[in-house]
Amino acid sequence: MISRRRRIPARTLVAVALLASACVTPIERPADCDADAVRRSATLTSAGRLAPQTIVVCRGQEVTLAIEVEADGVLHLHGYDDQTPARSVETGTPIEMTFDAVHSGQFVIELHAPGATAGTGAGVFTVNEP
Ligand SMILES: [Cu+2]
Repeated sequence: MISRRRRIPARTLVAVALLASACVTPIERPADCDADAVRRSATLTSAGRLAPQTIVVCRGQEVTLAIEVEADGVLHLHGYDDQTPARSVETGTPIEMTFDAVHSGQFVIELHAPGATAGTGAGVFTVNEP
């Protein structure tokens, strides 16, 4: 019998590493899970991290992410590129991203610093089943 090694995509490893460091308590279902549209606010700090680190919504909701920006680069939401494109961000200029939470699961919010090819995990977007 031939055994085949399963390859784990690098993206998955990044997500797992980030989650392992960020999550010590189970993620709770948001109280506004029944709302059609929700708004979440966060700050992208100068260290390239979101505060809060985890943004939680429910599948089927229209989500507006309002982000105060204290870092430069390109911000994007892995796994949601079909719903919301990567956005250039600049210190001092807040952005809003509005899109439908069509995929459930956990998705890395990544910042690509100017001139850097690889991104770093800024936070985690979590979409619960309603
Ligand atoms: Cu990226």
